[in-house]
Amino acid sequence: MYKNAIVRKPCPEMINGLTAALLGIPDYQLALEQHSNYIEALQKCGLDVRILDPDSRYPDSTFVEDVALCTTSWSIITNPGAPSRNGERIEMKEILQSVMDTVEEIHVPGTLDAGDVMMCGTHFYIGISERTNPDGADQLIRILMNHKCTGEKVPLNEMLHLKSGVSYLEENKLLVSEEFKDHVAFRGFRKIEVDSDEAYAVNSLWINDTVLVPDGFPKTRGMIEKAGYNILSIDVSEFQKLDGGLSCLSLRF
Ligand code: CIR
Repeated sequence: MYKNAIVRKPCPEMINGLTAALLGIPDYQLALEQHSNYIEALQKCGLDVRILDPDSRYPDSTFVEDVALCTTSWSIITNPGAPSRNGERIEMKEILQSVMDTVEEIHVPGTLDAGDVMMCGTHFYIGISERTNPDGADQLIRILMNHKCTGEKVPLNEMLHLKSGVSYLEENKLLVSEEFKDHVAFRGFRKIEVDSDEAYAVNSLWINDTVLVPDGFPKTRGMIEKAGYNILSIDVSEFQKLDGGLSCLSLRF
């Protein structure tokens, strides 16, 4: 179970954030409103939420998930693969050092976005993407071994990040996109397959037995509900315009 979350309010410069989505420019005021609703949802799941100030130096800095990988007892500062985001790691390192005894780090030439890392108990899947290179993944696997955990690499073809295409809902259940439904790495899981016309909803987020689902994806919501989870549905349209989903907006530990 998670107790804490860290989020960062979006900055006005988010309208210049990285995106391949072709969904238009985010409405900043609406994004602020949606972000507040997101925080409220985390609080409803029982989390104590630390809210960081907007950081105008980094348009994508509201997507805090990519900059650190957190467990309940240790964390790793990543080395984000997008040059415009790499500096986000500096302040996050100080913040995590103030709340955790152990904060490890990924170093050059390794790059890693934690959006590419899916934690399933003590085993971690690591997407090899445009942001995460094999060296970054190997560094992570070595760190994991020191914490009695394991990791394996999963090359990506279509997704920005691994967790855009697969999410762990605990209890050995995975929410999967078309790309991963028959993937050999995930053969031992029970799978909920998301239709391609609702692909964005694969990035739903398990928190303490509730699943946060993005608004507007009724088939996926229905399947998750049928699988026995409580649901909180949240509109994150303005973050979708920047290729960001529900998991990207927080660190949970
Ligand atoms: C980026 O391209 O880095 C941001 N516009 C979106 C990051 C989304 N993060 C995630 O999927 N973990």
